[in-house]
Amino acid sequence: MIARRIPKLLAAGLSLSAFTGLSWAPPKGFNYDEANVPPYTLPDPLVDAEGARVDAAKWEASRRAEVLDLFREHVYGVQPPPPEGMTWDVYEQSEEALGGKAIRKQVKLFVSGNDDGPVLDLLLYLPKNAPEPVPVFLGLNFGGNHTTHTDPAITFNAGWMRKGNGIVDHRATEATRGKAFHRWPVEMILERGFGVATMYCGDIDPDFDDGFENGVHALYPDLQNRGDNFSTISAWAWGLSRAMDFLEKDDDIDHERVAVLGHSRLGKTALWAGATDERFAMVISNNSGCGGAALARRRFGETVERINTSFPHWFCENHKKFNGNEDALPVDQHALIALIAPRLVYVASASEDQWADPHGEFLSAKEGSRVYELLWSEGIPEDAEWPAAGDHLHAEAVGYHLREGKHDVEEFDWDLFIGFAESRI
Ligand code: GTR
Repeated sequence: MIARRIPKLLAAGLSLSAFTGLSWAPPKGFNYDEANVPPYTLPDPLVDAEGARVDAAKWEASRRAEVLDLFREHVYGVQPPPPEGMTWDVYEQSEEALGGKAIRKQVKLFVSGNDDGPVLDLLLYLPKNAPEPVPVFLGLNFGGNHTTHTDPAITFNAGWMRKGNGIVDHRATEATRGKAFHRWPVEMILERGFGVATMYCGDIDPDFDDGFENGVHALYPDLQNRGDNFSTISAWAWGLSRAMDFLEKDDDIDHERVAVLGHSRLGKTALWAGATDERFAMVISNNSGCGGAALARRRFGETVERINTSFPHWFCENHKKFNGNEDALPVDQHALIALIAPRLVYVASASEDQWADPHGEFLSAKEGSRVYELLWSEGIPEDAEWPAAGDHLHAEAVGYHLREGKHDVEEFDWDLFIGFAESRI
């Protein structure tokens, strides 16, 4: 039996209600003024360790792998290979879900092949009567699958949940059913011909700093106590790949058209999942900010030091060397976007989400686009201006929008994600 340690006290000192989307004031003492962004030079992913410019062939043959390794070593840490003994069970299925409009499947993924190890609960809705296998949006949720829709048939998650400031042993109540509904417009997604799959991030690894003893980390003690250790974001991304292992085997799904998406810390995770697992045809970062789409060197809003202090478990140990020392990072986040090329990538920002540096998110989509061009795919043009709030910029392979409003996922965002995917994926 894997020990499930519960934190006595969360040290984060934040009053964020992550899945309810309650408003949260950005901390004082950080830069929110474009005029105070320090001068910086981005490391060019297209220049190799010897200082030589790489062409498309070299990028594909070796440079992409080198850049990926730099992120493993200095930012997110390593991941184990897929578990050999993983099994799954489609334990619930209905052809008459959501008032007869949808197929619902609930699947347990037994990471170590039995229920003694971590069990990941995947919820899947598919449009009914689809003439062929459907493309799917796959994303983690913050509060359990039961928060994503009011559907009473969704299994209630009684696992440990992160909530607010230093809460001890918090468990969800039935009152949280459907609480994150606005972030998962399932009916709209289905009507437009896509399926949607979601899983609770805490099933993979509970979101607290426990010395990597619980969740899937418990299976891989050898990947700890090292600078490039298997971090929580790496574990969440790895969990998304395990969900993909299942999606690949489900005949109702077109596994070559799976978009991985996430909001905020789970947006950072979606980007890392897209970089590490090339089976994802599209990657969507929603308000992912520091350690996600935003350029670290801008030091606008949340900084590397702040995120490593508030959430010491999200990134690998080596990442702490860059606290207050962003210019020494051998990569910046535009290179993460580049790792997704030439597959589809989408970066979404919100105008009032200053903590996540919306402009920095746009700039990394734009800078990462240079690798798309190298691979004969159209990214955001070099001379493109940052769209105004409410506007979007959809190139062939790279999409961006700036929603008006706060840090959240709204129907406005989904409408654009689907619109971008519809004609491209
Ligand atoms: C904040 C954190 C951000 C973002 C956010 C979230 O507290 O500073 O990087 O990830 O949490 O995940 O909601």
